[in-house]
Amino acid sequence: MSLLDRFRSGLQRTRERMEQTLGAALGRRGAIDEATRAALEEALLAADAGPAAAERLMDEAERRMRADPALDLRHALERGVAQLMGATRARFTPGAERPWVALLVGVNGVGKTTLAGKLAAGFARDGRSTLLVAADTFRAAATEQLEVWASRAGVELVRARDGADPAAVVHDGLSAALARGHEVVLVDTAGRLHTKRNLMAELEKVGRVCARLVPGSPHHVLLVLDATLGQNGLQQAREFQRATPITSLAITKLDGTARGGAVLAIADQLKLPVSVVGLGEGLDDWQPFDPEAFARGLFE
Ligand SMILES: Nc1nc2c(ncn2[C@@H]2O[C@H](COP(=O)(O)OP(=O)(O)OP(=O)(O)O)[C@@H](O)[C@H]2O)c(=O)[nH]1
Ligand SMILES: [Mg+2]
Repeated sequence: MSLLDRFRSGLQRTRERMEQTLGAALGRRGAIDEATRAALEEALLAADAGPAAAERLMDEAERRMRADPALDLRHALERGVAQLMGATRARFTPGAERPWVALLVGVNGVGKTTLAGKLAAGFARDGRSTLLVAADTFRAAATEQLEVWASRAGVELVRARDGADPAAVVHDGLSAALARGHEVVLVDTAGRLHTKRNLMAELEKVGRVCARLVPGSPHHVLLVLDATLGQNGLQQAREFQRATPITSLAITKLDGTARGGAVLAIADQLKLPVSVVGLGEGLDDWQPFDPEAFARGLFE
């Protein structure tokens, strides 16, 4: 499947819902009348783009259509979305550091472990020696789950000794990576509610352990957000940023939702780049984020 097809199929439910509301209006050119603007607002809000991003996109589409009479609403929106989503860009790609250390953080059940497995598989396929660190010591089955992903991905895993806390596992993981010369270390952390102080403090501690063992690390902190939760991701991101600086966002489960527009609200409000999207439960069901393909997938 091409990049565009993957975004298009992931965004199918969101797109279909918007098309239902907008219908033929998407083909309209020239000035936007009141009725079209109302339908457009309804469609964007139904896709969970939120009032601010919806307003911004509508204004931007109008501006583009006034400037270019040949431009229809569909393509005006598409360009507006690509511009909004491309304003800040990030790639989840190792730098020159050895090892390059990345943390995956987020609330419960958003898809951190799954994504850690997918990303590890991608790096391994690129020939990078990759280590997964199972720093979720809360949930009984968490390590076994990551172990399954490690074997699928064909990478090594460091797990907790009995009774160890997450910081201790990260310590062991980074020591192992330094000793064995791994290029990439992906740390899967436990899901935590952004409202729980002690858990957020624990995340800070994990960050400090990283910096002590590998100066300058973590090199990337990936906040994983679940697209099906829509704009709830906004508050989560704000709280996580208080505990640890977020480098970029991963948006998972875009395939299962009609609320894919929430990505627009999140990008608009947080000014944080999206680096990765999850598009299913399989090993290959993810993509580096691409603003243009995302925009086309939303409207074409
Ligand atoms: N459809 C779909 N399902 C996904 C995606 N990513 C993860 N899932 C599913 O979401 C569920 C939770 O995924 P996990 O990876 O365990 O989530 P987690 O954030 O590690 O959960 P905790 O460790 O409990 O906080 C699983 O059933 C995954 O298969 C995705 O991109 N699309
Ligand atoms: Mg997990």
